[in-house]
Amino acid sequence: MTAKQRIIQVGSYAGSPTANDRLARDYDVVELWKYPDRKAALAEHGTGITALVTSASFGCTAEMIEALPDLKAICSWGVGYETLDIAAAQRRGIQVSNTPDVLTDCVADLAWGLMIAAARRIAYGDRFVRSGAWGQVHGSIPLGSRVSGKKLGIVGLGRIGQAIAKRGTGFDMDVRYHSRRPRDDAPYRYEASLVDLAAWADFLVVATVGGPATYHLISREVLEALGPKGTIINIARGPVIDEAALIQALQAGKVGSAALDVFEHEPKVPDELKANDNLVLLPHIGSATYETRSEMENLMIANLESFLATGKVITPVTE
Ligand code: 8YV
Repeated sequence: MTAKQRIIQVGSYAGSPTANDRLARDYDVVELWKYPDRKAALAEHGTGITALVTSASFGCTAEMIEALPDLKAICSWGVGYETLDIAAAQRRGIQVSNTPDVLTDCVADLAWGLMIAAARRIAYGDRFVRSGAWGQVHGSIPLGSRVSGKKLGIVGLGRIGQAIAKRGTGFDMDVRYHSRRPRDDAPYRYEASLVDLAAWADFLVVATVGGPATYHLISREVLEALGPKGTIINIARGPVIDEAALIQALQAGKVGSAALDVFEHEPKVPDELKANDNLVLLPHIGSATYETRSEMENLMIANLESFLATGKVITPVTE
């Protein structure tokens, strides 16, 4: 029997069906999250380790990379990688993989769930029924807005943005998008100005990457352009929206509503957002279905296995 290969796992995959068990079964895992002093743990166990598994929430800093002199592959669970220091990995020739494609449909579905829930007051109505208010209060809940046939603006037309756009055509919506540059293969109108896209849209869906390039891209100006009848939906990363500006715009009635799966300082959600009954707030569950999380786990482990067997990951992050 050959000895199990040693790897480092940065965090516990609580949101994945069997990732922790599979890794523990097949590898000699240094479970970094169990050590109170990570630096000491890396110094003690790091030498000789060639592969590390992580996710966007666990990250992989330059400091961690430096502490692992033999590291050659970082295999991440999830598509986002803004907390992995790609530049530091590239300087050392370390391969980095993520899990694209397998979560596209579920994240796009959730964007739609949020959009319809906000427009048709689904979460509000649910609270109204559960609280016993129905029947006691005269009438019902305030009227919502129609979704079908409206104007859908998408910020970022990558894989997930395109899947959201495709669903929009099924709802007879007019779809436009903004991204760093126009796509030749997209049958939707490109808006070079994000403010113009927001001013045009009824629903503005954020589907960009996270990280410094998109930090606070959805600014006060963009929110005010969206206006009192507009709804902002975010299934991307919290810091893409200037959350303080969003709170102010909502309080001043300068933007209509928001439906958010992600927040600037997760898992902290500002009380001002929680207090607003027009909003729909979810705990970062875009990819959280049994099917998708299983596929993310399979792809993360396939990348790890491929690297250890052939020296190459399957789905490298392309920067
Ligand atoms: C995960 C995600 O829930 O893939 C991503 O980038 O946001 C989600 O699928 C998230 O990575 C949890 O860390």
